[in-house]
Amino acid sequence: MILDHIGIATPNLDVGSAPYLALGFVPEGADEIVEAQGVKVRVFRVGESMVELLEPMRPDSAIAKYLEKNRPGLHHTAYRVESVDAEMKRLQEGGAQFLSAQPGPGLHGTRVVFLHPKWGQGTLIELVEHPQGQGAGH
Ligand code: CMX
Repeated sequence: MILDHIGIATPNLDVGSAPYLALGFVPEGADEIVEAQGVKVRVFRVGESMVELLEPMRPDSAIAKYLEKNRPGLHHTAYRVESVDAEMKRLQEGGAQFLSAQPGPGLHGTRVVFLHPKWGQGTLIELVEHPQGQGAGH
């Protein structure tokens, strides 16, 4: 399992991009909308992993709600797994608390699921499965 990405909540992708551009990273591809999560996403690749900036598209999205209560910044960490279903089953058997009963669609055809931040000891954790045979960013 490797770190797939860190998710950063920002009210504005251009404003949120400033530190990463200054560090020398270049956005990968065009910004994308993930309808299921109500967010617009800009990706900066950092080796095998990514920084994903998340701008809310709707007031009822998780990121909009987060920004009502918190400053912009680190929102979640995401780990890449071979099979999100198998990993979910394994963790549920150990009592893990998932935020949905089934994985949902993520960026670039991925399947994703989130674990409750209380289970994550204060960190919202996401599991990500990329489409068969594809690495991150496809
Ligand atoms: N990191 C750590 N803790 C968090 C958190 C976060 N990102 N978001 C909320 N929390 C904590 C709160 O501090 C609060 O803790 P206390 O009970 O100790 O006060 C608790 O979780 C409940 O938080 P809340 O403000 O009442 O928020 P909600 O219950 O409405 O929702 C959460 C919280 C995590 C269940 C919800 O945001 C969720 O379902 N998230 C999963 C989907 C998601 O985050 N999507 C955005 C990513 C999009 C993408 O990657 O494409």
